[in-house]
Order: sequence, then structure tokens, then C-alpha cells
Amino acid sequence: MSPVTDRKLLATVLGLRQERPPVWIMRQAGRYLPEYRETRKAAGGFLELCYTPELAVEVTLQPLRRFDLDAAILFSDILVIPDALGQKVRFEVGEGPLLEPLDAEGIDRLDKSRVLEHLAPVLETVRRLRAQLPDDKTLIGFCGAPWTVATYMLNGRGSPDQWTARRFALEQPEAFQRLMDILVEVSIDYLAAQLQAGADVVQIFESWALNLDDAAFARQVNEPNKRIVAGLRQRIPDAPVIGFPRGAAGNIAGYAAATGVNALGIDYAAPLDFVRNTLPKHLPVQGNLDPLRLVIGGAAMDNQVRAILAAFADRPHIFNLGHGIVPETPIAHVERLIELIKQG
Ligand code: 1CP
Repeated sequence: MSPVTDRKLLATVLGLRQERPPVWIMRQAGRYLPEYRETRKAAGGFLELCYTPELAVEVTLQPLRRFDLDAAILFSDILVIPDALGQKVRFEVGEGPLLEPLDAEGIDRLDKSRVLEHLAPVLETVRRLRAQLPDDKTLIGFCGAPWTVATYMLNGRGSPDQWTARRFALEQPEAFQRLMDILVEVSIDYLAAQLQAGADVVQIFESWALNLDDAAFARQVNEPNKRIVAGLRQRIPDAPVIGFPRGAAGNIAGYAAATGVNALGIDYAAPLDFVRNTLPKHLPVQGNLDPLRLVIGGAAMDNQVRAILAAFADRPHIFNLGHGIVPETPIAHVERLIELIKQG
């Protein structure tokens, strides 16, 4: 392997500021790319795509063929974990994920003994990717954070306010804790396996770190994320981790301190001044353009990109969106975005 500093994105996660920030785009493989839609159709289903290394490698690399990105992110989904635990997961076109909602008995029926066996094709994808990627490209592995994954497992689908899961956590605290414990344990195994298979860094997606009061944030977000980072570092002492607690608002500094992540993903609603003034100066940040500005393009995009570059110019910064790219995004706007970041 080349020295760490050849991989600018990895180096930034490790705390080394770059002259121009490295860039990747959250959900960079996906429906806004015609070649993705074609491969997806050929694969049959979404999970087939995730579990067929040849096709998963192809869609992971598609955005890197078009754009000068500094990282590839493994093509998979956060919901392969419930699938591997034996909860039925389906992806209908245009519908998002659908699961059979879990109750307390369902939690006790989850089978954690075969998770890595079930996810072997995903780990094979990681191995093939590292072998095919140029040396200067960082490979990002990932999982969903326990709370975020639990919101889908308990409700059976996404929801705007995570009501079902928040209610379950308060009304059935013991069953809820059993679920969190299972998710923490298998997430450590899964992330460690991804790093061992060749991922350079892993990101923990806590996409639903919002709508939580102090005690719920501590228990449902900080605690499990902290346990994952600690568990991972017991196996791989320097494991580089990006945490992305979307919607954490006033809790971002507390999350970073409590969990010990190397770098912090920032959502687009976080004010730049607040982020600058709240986080320790050395802490690498990743973000945080509103994906809607990438859809609109023009001055609406350019001005905010410049504001973000200026706000984080004095610290390690990875440029990214503040949430996932949306299907209606024009490809020309992505090209322009990369040009702005690379050339100023
Ligand atoms: O390049 C990439 O980033 C693709 C790999 C990837 C990642 C990192 C996918 C493929 N999904 C994810 C993470 C993911 N999945 C998150 C965390 C990031 C975020 O907040 O957006 C979440 C919440 C999910 C769950 C999920 N899977 C959703 C969101 C549902 C909701 O509640 O809003 C959806 C739509 C999926 C399906 C999915 N996953 C990935 C793709 C490309 C798709 C679309 C499926 C299709 O092709 O029909």
C-alpha cells in the first residue's frame, strides 16, 4: 500500500488538512446516473445488486468514471444488517425500503450467528474494489448506526418523525436495549470485516439523530456509536471512523467527544459559524452543501460552495453534501461542483 498521505481523503480523516479539500458525494452511486439505472434493471432487485460483487463493484465505480472524486463508497445499504439478522427486507422501486415491523418477540428471534456469512458477498465487493481502485483513491465502507437502523426495523419503513421507534424505546426499554446491543455487536463485526477486506475508512450513518431529547440522544445515539468506535478500535487500534449524526444540531460537539470519531459529517442545516465555533479546531469535518442547491445549480450552488470552502479553510475538511444526492440532480451540476472545489 502507498503511504497514507497519497490518499488525500483518508489523510484528511486522520487530521491532515489538504490545500484543496478532497471530495465525495453522499449516495454518489445511484438513480441520478443513467448507467446506474441500467445496471439496477439488469440486476433484478436492489438486494441482488448489493449481493452480486461484480455488479456492486460496477455501480461503485460508475461515479468515479464520470467525476474527479477522491473516494469510492462501497455500494450496499444500511438495511443489509436487518436482512442478515433474518428480518425480511424488500426494496420496491420508488417506495424505499419495506420491512416486516419488529416487536419484542421478533427482537428475540433475530439471529446474529450468520451475519458475516450472509454479508460475505459485500466483503468480496470490498476486496475487489480495493484491488481495482487507483492507489490515491480512498475506499469508504459503512454501516447504519444502531438507532437509525432500529427506526426502520421497528416501524417497517422510513418515517418523518421516527414515532414508532421513539415510543418503543420509552415503553419497552429492555427489549429496545436488547435490539441496540445486537446492532452494536454485529456492526462492530461488520465494520471490522470491511476494514480487513480493504476499506480505508468507515462511516457510521446516523441519519435520524433528530427529534431526540437529551436523555434519548445520549442513550440512542451517543452510547451505541461510542460502543461501536471503541469495539472497532479494540480489534483495529487506528480504525479511521467518520460519524454522521444528521440533525444532531446542538449535540454535534457532544457526539464527537462522546464517540471518539476521527471526523464528523455535518448536515446542511448546521450553520457554518456554529460548526466553526462549536467544534475543536483540529477536528476534521465533512460536508455540508444542501443537495437541493446541487439540483438548482448556478449562483444558488456556487455561492454556498464558496461559503463552505471559506468556513472550513483553516481545518481538515472533506467536501460533501449535507445529505444524499437526489435522483433529479443534473449531471452537469455535479461536474461544475467538482470543478469549483478542485479549482476554486
Ligand atoms: O454511493 C452510495 O452512497 C450508495 C451506497 C448507499 C448508501 C451509503 C445506498 C444505496 N444507501 C446508503 C445509505 C443509506 N440507506 C442511508 C444513510 C444515508 C442517508 O441518510 O441517506 C439510509 C437512511 C438508507 C435507507 C434507504 N435505502 C433509503 C432511504 C429511505 C428513507 O427513509 O428515506 C433508500 C431510498 C434506500 C434504497 C437505496 N439505497 C441505495 C440506493 C442507491 C437506493 C435506491 C434504491 C433503488 O435503486 O431503487
